[in-house]
Amino acid sequence: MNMKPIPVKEGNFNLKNYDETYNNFDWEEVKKNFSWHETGKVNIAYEAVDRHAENPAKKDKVALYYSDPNREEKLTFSDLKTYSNQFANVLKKYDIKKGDRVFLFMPRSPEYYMSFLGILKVGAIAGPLFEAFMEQAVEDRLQDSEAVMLITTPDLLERVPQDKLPDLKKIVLVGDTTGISGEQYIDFHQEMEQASDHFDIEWVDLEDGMLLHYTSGSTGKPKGVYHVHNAMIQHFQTAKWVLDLQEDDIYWCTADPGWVTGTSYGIFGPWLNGVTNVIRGGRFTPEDWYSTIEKFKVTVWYSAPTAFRKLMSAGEKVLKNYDLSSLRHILSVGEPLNPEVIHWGMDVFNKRIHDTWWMTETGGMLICNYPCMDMKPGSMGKPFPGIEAAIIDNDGNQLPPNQMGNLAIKKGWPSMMRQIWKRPEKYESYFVGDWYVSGDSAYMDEEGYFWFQGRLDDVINTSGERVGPFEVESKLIEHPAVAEAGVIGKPDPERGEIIKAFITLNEGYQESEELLEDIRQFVKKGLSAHAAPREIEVKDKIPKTRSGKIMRRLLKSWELGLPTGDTSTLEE
Ligand code: 6R9
Repeated sequence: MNMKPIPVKEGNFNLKNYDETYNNFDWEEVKKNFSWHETGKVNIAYEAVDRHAENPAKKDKVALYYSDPNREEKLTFSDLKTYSNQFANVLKKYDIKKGDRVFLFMPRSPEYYMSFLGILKVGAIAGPLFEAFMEQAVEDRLQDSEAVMLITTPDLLERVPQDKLPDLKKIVLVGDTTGISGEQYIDFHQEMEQASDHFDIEWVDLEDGMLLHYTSGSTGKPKGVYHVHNAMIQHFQTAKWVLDLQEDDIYWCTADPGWVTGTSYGIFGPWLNGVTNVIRGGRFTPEDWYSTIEKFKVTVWYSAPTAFRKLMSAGEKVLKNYDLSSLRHILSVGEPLNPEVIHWGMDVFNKRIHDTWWMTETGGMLICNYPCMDMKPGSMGKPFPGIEAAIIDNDGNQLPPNQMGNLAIKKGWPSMMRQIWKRPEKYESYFVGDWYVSGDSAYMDEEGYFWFQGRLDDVINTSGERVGPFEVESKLIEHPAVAEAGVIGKPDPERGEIIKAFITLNEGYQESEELLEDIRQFVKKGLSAHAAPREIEVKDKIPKTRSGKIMRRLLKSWELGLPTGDTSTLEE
């Protein structure tokens, strides 16, 4: 079902000829962009910030424009170096060492980025959490990672179950600490004032850890995806060729650092390339978003289908109040990018929206649409140079074009995860022979374009956020009224999928509007707003296999009115 290609339109791009570049590419050449190529001493924070701060032509360039409804800040590369050095000294003072896990649980702010870089400078491993997480979600991640320090705000402190976190020794508070006492607390601003702005970076190995991103699967608790400094090779090159970053760009990635997009391409991609980065905090409204582009004259914009669809539904009336002519290049990630959205982008911006495909586990972009390449709306594009992608069957055999199967990548790309934290068997389960198996189903057409078809497991993608049904089910059955629960993603025109829960009630409970709302709020307070089911349906029974596994596939078929397929494993 190939659509007519939308032709190459832009004239200004880094990667000039896809086929030629793909055929001649060598990651070894990319390494030559970094000083460690010769010294062997490496730290991703140095390459992202200090290197530019030490360059007279770059040190006063704006690295970060921060803006939210109450605050505006501008930091140069030199400022960022100074502040992250100061924070690194604070960490050192409190005995944070190489390899320690230090988590961040707070909204975006300039302090967020100073802290993040400071963590990397001491050689520790940063663990970013969404500010929307509630107590259970925070507990699971801090417990599993054995985090020794947390950076948060006084407002969020009540969601940190300190009594259940024996490893957590110190909590850095960003904000007004009046009334908070206890020797575990550290006042960010107070400490920063006293800290030296000179810091000797902890030089590490390319294979040393730098980032732990928790993400959801279809079973079990969220897993810690472990990334190493070596990932910078991929962050740098994909940002150059896919984001097409150039010296004078003003780049805006809308993602929160709690999501891998907000670290790989909200921090590393632009800064490794020495490009000005716009960070916008606060809630999403179409007005705020368009005004961000107008105010900062954003040239390159990386966002997600769910956001584009929201902007689309806000309509022309909002759009026509803003001057968006600065935009040169627009990209998308996180969910299938509907052809309809691409056509909307052509209409309103006169620009193509370039889809990119990758995962938390892959650390960086793998299959993309490049400015130099003809685009087929609905396709994720072609593999990045240096990446071998294929469609394989369950035994690892490559399938011919147009046949649907598992989307797989030949292992060994620079930003590939190196571990699932403390779960080696889980890590191994991703691989079949030399292939990393993504869990997405797709096919490749005769021209080498990849087309996304769906997830092979039950993972839900709601507004671009990965939610594991198991986590939501576990929370649901903690509610006194809920006996059993099965959770699925239900297709939704704006959010991609919404979370729908099927539940059975315990004896003595009657279905009512209030009860269902109470259950919804219970999940929201326990996990996060995005994990709370938008729809809850009460059933007499939840379908299960003979081995007791919830048959989410069957729930989904019922919901969508589809044939139920093989139900041989269904219990009586
Ligand atoms: C970066 C990121 C990964 C899953 C992935 C797939 C879906 C991501 C997509 C896409 C269709 C795209 N996904 N990009 N589906 N088209 N361009 O999103 O990481 O949160 O780990 O999600 O998201 O299902 O397997 P993560």
